[in-house]
Amino acid sequence: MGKKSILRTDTDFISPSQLKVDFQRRKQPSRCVTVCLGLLCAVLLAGNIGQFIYYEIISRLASADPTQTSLQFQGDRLQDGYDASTAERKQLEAKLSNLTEERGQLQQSYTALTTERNEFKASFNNLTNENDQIEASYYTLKRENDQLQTSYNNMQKSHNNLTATKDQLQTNNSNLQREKDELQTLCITLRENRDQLQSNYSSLKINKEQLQASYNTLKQESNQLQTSYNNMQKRLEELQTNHNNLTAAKDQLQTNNRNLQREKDELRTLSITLRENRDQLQSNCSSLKINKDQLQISFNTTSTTDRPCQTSWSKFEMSCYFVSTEKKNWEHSRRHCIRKGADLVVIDSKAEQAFVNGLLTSDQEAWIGMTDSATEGTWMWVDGTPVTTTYWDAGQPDNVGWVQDCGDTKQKSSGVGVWNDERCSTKKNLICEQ
Ligand SMILES: [Ca+2]
Ligand SMILES: [Ca+2]
Ligand SMILES: [Ca+2]
Repeated sequence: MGKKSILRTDTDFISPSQLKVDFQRRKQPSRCVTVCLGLLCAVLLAGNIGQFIYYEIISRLASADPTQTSLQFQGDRLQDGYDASTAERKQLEAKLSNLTEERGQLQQSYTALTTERNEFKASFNNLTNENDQIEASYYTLKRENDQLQTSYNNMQKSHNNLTATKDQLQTNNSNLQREKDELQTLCITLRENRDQLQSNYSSLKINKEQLQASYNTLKQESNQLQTSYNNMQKRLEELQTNHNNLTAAKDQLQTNNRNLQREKDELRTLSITLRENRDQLQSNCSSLKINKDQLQISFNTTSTTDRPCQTSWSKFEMSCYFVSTEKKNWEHSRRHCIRKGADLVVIDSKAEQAFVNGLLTSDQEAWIGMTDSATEGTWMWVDGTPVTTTYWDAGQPDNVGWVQDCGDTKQKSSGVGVWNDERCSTKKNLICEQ
């Protein structure tokens, strides 16, 4: 409020136009003096004119006119007029003297007013500067006022937030009061538990002493374990060294593996080429086999119809058959037959199966010339022909253990015997056909 009282409104300041009007008003005394001097000059001029008329006209009339009495009368009247004019002139002179004195006073007043005007002018300049400073202060204060207003608004918002926070805190306080009551109840319970725990603590203290004794024992064992650990640590370092060596070897092996992979790819390409050659050769082989069969038929019909079999061999139709007394696996059995100029038997008809069955003793099993080792489930005879007519036992072939790839026949007293697939490494009797 004190600062506001210092401030003036815009109307309180003296504008330059108002100051100019004041100076105009102060020039009026000099104007009055000028007017009065003009009037005085006019009065003096009228006096001179009257005096001239008296001496020139009246005197001339008195010397020329015989009617002396009337002229005397007119001269008296002029004398009276002159006296009146003289008295009036004296009054005017007195007024002139007064006016001259008044002008001197006015001149002094004018000088004093001029000095005062200069002082006012200097004061005006000071006031103008002061006004500028106050105006600058006013704008500064106005800006501060705006900032304070903004701060006040922010404070108002903060106040509202604090009020909301206060309400929240009051709610929290109520909750805390409730929790305090619950905690007091809990404290009572805990005190009871504390007493109980105190008694437990005494018991535990006794136990602790016992455990201390155990601890000492365990500490000794721990020292022993520490020694063992150190030994293990040394062993671990040795293993780490070995691991590093193995890692280097692994890297070398990986390099070798990549080289082998590349070589494998090359071999695969080569294998494809070889398979194509093989297919071509198989085609050629089939043609040759057909020729062989035709020649075989010609041979059988022309010269070997009654070809005798070797000792220990049995004759059936065009072939001779041999049953071994010793047992071999399937591969060795086949080699055994080949060494004798024969091969494992190929059964082409039910009559041949029945004949073979008759060569065996009761329930005897013997290898025959069929296998599915090339393709699981596709059975082939040793002469390269597929197995078409079959005499499998019930449930066969079952390929137990995924390793039963060779065929045998089992003697049956009724029927023609039955086949079974068996592990090729199993040793059995064998039947050759020549
Ligand atoms: Ca045969
Ligand atoms: Ca098989
Ligand atoms: Ca089987």
